[in-house]
Amino acid sequence: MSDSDRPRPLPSLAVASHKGDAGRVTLLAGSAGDGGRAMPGSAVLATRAALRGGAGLVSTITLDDRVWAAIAAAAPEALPVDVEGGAGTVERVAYELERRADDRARAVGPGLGRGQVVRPLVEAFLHGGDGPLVVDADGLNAFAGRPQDLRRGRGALVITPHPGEAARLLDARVGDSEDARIDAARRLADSTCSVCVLKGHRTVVVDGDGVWINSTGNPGLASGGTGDVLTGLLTAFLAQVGEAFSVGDAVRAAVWVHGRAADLAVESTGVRALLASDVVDRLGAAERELD
Ligand code: NPW
Ligand code: AMP
Ligand code: MG
Repeated sequence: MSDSDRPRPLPSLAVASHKGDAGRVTLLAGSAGDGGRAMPGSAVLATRAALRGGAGLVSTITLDDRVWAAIAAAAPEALPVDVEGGAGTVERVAYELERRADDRARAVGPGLGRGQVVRPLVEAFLHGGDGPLVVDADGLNAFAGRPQDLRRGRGALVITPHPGEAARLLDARVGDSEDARIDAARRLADSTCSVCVLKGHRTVVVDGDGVWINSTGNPGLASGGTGDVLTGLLTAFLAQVGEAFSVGDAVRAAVWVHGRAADLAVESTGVRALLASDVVDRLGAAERELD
């Protein structure tokens, strides 16, 4: 990696800072998977990564008390909030967002599944606040073929598709070459007015500053849950955006730290055995390298 590729470090914490300074974030993730794939782990991984990213308080909204219980067990530092699925879910989520007007950043999408309710849930996040918002995974799938509907009136938007999700959004296959990946990320950033993170080997980030290609990470990351880790980490970094640290800076830092944490983890696990949880456990060490 050349030094010019290295993202800007995060702002350091003042010695007298309190948890409000580092920022409160809210995530909506996970599902118990009745009649489908159970994905409580995506909420746990995103929550743990947001905590390791330095968010002062992490609230994770869940749609099922089994997901709530999984978070409570695996991340005692977090504040899970169960709104229960079923009739009135969207209104209850909108109410929880309203109660958290001081959120510094939010994320929606990991592990939500493909139900009809996902799109209105994402819309509640798009239009229910003006801090930076990450839309990932099933939050993106709910806008298949209609990426322009993800635009927000106010507040920065960051989308984090893998090539399969990007292809669904664009309704067109994304080629494997770097040029094809850059082109797809540009088209998505333009149509959604967002910072687009097209994930995979050499993740591509497109924002107003141009194109940035990540140099960290390894094929051990090609395993379940690693994208959910990135979403949580990124949300925590977005909560730290300020005068000298832009949304684009937060995105590049999160992508770099996530890959670097995986590189540190494989030194002991090896590439084949790498788990998303191992990446969470190395986030702090990787963050220190960026500081
Ligand atoms: P193929 O098979 O190569 O043709 P999905 P998911 C493609 C949650 N999770 N390069 C691939 O295409 C997530 O958050 C929960 C090229 C395949 O068709 C989501 O909400 C976990 N193509 C949900 O599960 C752990 C690529 O996309 C398709 C590609 C579904 O997410 C797992 C696969 O993607 C997961 O994170 C690449 N780099 N990557 C948990 N423990 O709770 C993917 N594709 O169908 O969007 O499924 O990514 O597993
Ligand atoms: P997801 O597909 O949403 O679970 O996200 C997978 C994460 O792992 C993303 O951050 C990808 O950039 C990263 N990733 C997947 N495969 C590789 C690879 N071969 N090399 C480096 N990073 C990868
Ligand atoms: Mg994913």
